[in-house]
Amino acid sequence: MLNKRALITGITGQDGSYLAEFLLAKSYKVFGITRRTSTPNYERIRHFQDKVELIPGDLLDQQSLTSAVKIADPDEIYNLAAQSFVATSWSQPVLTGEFTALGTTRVLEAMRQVKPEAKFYQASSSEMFGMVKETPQNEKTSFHPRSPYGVAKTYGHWITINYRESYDLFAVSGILFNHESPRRGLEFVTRKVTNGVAKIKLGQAKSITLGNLDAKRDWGFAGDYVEAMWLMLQQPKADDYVIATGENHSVADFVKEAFLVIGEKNWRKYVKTSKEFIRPAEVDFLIGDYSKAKRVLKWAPKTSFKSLVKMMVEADIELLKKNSR
Ligand code: NAP
Ligand code: F7E
Repeated sequence: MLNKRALITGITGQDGSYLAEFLLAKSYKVFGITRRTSTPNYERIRHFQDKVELIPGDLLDQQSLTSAVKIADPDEIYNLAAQSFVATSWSQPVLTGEFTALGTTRVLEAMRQVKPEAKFYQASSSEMFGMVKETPQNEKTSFHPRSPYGVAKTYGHWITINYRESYDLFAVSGILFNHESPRRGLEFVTRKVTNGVAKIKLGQAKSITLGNLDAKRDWGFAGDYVEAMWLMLQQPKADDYVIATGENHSVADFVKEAFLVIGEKNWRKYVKTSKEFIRPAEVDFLIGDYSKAKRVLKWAPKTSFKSLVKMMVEADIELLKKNSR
């Protein structure tokens, strides 16, 4: 049997790198779209770069996406690329809309025109729930996004459903709650904290400055979540699923747990707060109900909150030690 072919937008990102590894282990031929940057940004994929084929392209450029689908001739398309940092979406709202909202339509159009029989995965987000209408949030919970990012993702979600209904495409949305890893960008709160704790442990920093410590998130491990993306595309019928852990913790809980990894009980001694990191509108409380994914996909998270925090702090300590050698 011929190997399956997958095309990933956002392969250089956190999820793209885990998904590519997951698909390579399943003997897929993996193609990834990378955008032009002044210096290549391949840290997360360097260890398997020779096993994947990179195609230049950008979410802003329809022709490049159409051409990428022609080159890859994929059975599965995973649209993971986006302007994914919520805070930046207020300072660059139009760009966020272009990438995160219209970019999705461009990828869908490329698939519709070149390979309509392929299966499409859209990286939807719990940020669409925003000011939550019920707890926990499930596939039927209505949306109230609270940032230009959340609004753009809501568009991406609905255009995916619209293409499924209009053109009978196999197009699904995974509504993923926050998922983290040692490959998380340094600007996101979890990695900012674990990097800061590692620096404090190694005597390279004295404190960490954060924003709202009370916000609660349902944090899982990115390595577990990419399996759910794949499972969604293996189903007989295209449908949307919430992927979460069903547990939530505050930012303060995360900080506390991270300091415990280095044996420090008094985390407050090291944490400052600044208005700089407070958002114009906040998402206070998210917790996902993943029972549909459990029932249909037979998926469940494997990594606990405690082990996720430990994994991230330890990886950051190792990384800093390696960089200073
Ligand atoms: P990430 O680490 O920020 O990765 C984003 C990827 O998108 C990078 O590969 C980036 O390329 C690429 N990209 C950005 N703009 C692009 C453009 N104009 N053209 C082509 N590629 C572009 O994000 P992530 O955490 O892996 O998340 C993956 C997806 O899931 C995103 O759509 C995100 O919004 C969504 N999501 C994430 C979470 C989460 O908790 N992680 C939860 C729900 C949904 P460069 O490397 O060149 O910047
Ligand atoms: O913020 C609070 C902040 O930036 C989490 C993206 O992957 O998940 C992510 O979006 C919480 C917020 O992630 C700081 O106010 C406090 O309440 O790590 P974050 P996010 O906004 O939840 C969703 C599901 C996505 O789809 C997104 O792509 O932490 N917070 N102090 C802080 N946040 C940051 N970044 N920095 C702080 O200093």
